Amino acid sequence: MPRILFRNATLACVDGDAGYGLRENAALLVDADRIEWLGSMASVPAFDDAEIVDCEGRLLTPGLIDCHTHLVYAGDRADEFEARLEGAGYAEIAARGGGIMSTVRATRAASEAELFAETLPRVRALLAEGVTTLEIKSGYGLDRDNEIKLLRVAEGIERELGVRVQKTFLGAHALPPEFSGRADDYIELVCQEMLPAAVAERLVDAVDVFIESIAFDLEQGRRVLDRARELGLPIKAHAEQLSHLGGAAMAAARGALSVDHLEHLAADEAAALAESGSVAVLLPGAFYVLRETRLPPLTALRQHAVPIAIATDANPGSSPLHSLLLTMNLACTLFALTPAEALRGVTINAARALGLGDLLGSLEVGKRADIVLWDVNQPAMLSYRLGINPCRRVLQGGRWRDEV
Ligand code: DI6
Ligand code: FE
Repeated sequence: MPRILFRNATLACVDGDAGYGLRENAALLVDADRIEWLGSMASVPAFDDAEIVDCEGRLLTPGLIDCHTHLVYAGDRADEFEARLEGAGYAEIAARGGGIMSTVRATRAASEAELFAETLPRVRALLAEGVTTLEIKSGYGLDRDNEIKLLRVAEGIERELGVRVQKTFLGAHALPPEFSGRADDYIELVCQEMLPAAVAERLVDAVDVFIESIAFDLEQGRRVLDRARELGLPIKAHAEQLSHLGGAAMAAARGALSVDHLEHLAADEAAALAESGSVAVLLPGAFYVLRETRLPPLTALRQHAVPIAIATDANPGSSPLHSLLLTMNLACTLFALTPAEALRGVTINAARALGLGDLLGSLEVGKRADIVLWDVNQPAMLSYRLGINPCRRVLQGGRWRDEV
């Protein structure tokens, strides 16, 4: 692979503890799949053999990372969107067998090839905006073979599209109808059969659980996460989205990589997240689509310096959102993140939420050369504008994406 030298660039390195890590009139050298050198234009060595890219002042950022998605599923839930706007509640629709369960029925009926074909345009929409790493959860299969089918599709996305995919097992996403009234038995199946089978197929990078009034209680969540830790896997939790059950503190106490949603997190729980190093993943798309009003405790998260990531939560029900740039704008507009926090939320802190903070997420020597060249000259533009995609070129692992 030839070396690539970006000249006359505005770098948003996101390499320090806060802010953009902005370097204007800068240059950056990529060698193979790594960042080899970066510095001011005044100090660039010759690098004779390198391909030269004159950025003309344009912005370079790390490749964007969508650290929380449910992209693999069949069908859609447009009918529920209509029903909600005619007055039905999200939890009420779930209670009558719609919601997640309606997607489970469609997903179980779909073949792996059909699921792959349905997932592809959703992933392509993310990639068009400079996403180089994304997380995909299972959770619409809810039995051993169907959960494995979803994770295989996620693996296929990585193989076919060259984007990095982190696969998260979310077998405890909802209670399947065949276990109605027997949630503890289902959790036993998740722990003893479904999760170990998916691990045996090498399809699990992390384990997640939905701790919520419409899903699993705190004790059931604990059992899943403890089993995951027994198997040596990193853990995460969907917690405090619609109500407060204490899932975030429980998961943080077990060393969770991230706890996600958090609108109902109590301000005094932020300290526990800071202590465990868990990333707070905020999901403004679900907040927006469900027309929620309770805000995550941002002041407390900032006070305790909890790393904050943001993600699409792309799913057919609560967040049919396939734009990480729009997610950045929603995080700023709805949750009052600063544009710098939003950029950190889809780069370095998203990498940390996936346990990849040492490898990805910032422009630093030694990190992987996942880099986006944008048709803007300052980073706030990424959060500020809606509906324009300024992504010009993407380098994925040191290769131009259009050549992958
Ligand atoms: N939280 C969410 O936002 C999604 N799952 C979850 O645990 C919603 C999934 C859906 O409605 O299909
Ligand atoms: Fe989710």
